[in-house]
Amino acid sequence: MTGEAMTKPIELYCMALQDRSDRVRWLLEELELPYQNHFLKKAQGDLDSKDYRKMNPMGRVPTLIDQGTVIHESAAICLYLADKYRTKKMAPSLDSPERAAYLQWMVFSTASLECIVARMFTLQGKTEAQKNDILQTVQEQCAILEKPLNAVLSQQDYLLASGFSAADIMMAAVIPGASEYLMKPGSAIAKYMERVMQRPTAIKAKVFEN
Ligand SMILES: N[C@@H](CCC(=O)N[C@@H](CS)C(=O)NCC(=O)O)C(=O)O
Repeated sequence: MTGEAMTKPIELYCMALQDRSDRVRWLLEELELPYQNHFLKKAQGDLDSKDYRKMNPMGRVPTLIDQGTVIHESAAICLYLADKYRTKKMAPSLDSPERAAYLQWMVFSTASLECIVARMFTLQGKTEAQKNDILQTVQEQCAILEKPLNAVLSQQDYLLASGFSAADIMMAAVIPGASEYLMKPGSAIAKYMERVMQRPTAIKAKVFEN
């Protein structure tokens, strides 16, 4: 890391410690990078401000600024940080045989899993019938999505055989949203979550606090 990167902290825009900035903050802790949280207040229009919309035209969080580089989408931010900062090995190198599995789990965590898990947060204001429909879909999809995860995690402690990586951060940040369907007692996923939730960096970043 250059001297400049050491002195200028990374800036992380979020609404709370437990929104989708959680996985970015956890990775920053793992990488031991200096960073500064910027808490935006939706009710006060912070997400709609002209300046913020320049960085994130959707008015969503997280957004990260690193030495003038602005990036949004939590999975993209994690991919970016883990490749750029090698203070600790959080991503396999480009020519590693594990690179394909790493990319597969990073994308799976958000494109396949989170888009289903996120439906759990859309129940408010729905009729009982609508809620049941949503829950049924989530349950059915989780039954499919848990298969590859349980398969890999019954063979090894982490998604990559070589050890903990940014892919575990993404995955572990998403799974609890549908814990009743994905963390069945005694399952490989439940045991995995017990392991990763105890990491000092996750505790420091308050990822699993409600
Ligand atoms: N796929 C995006 C999703 C970003 C997103 O939807 N973030 C939520 C918070 S977790 C948000 O900003 N919502 C805007 C709002 O509540 O108005 C990511 O992973 O960064």
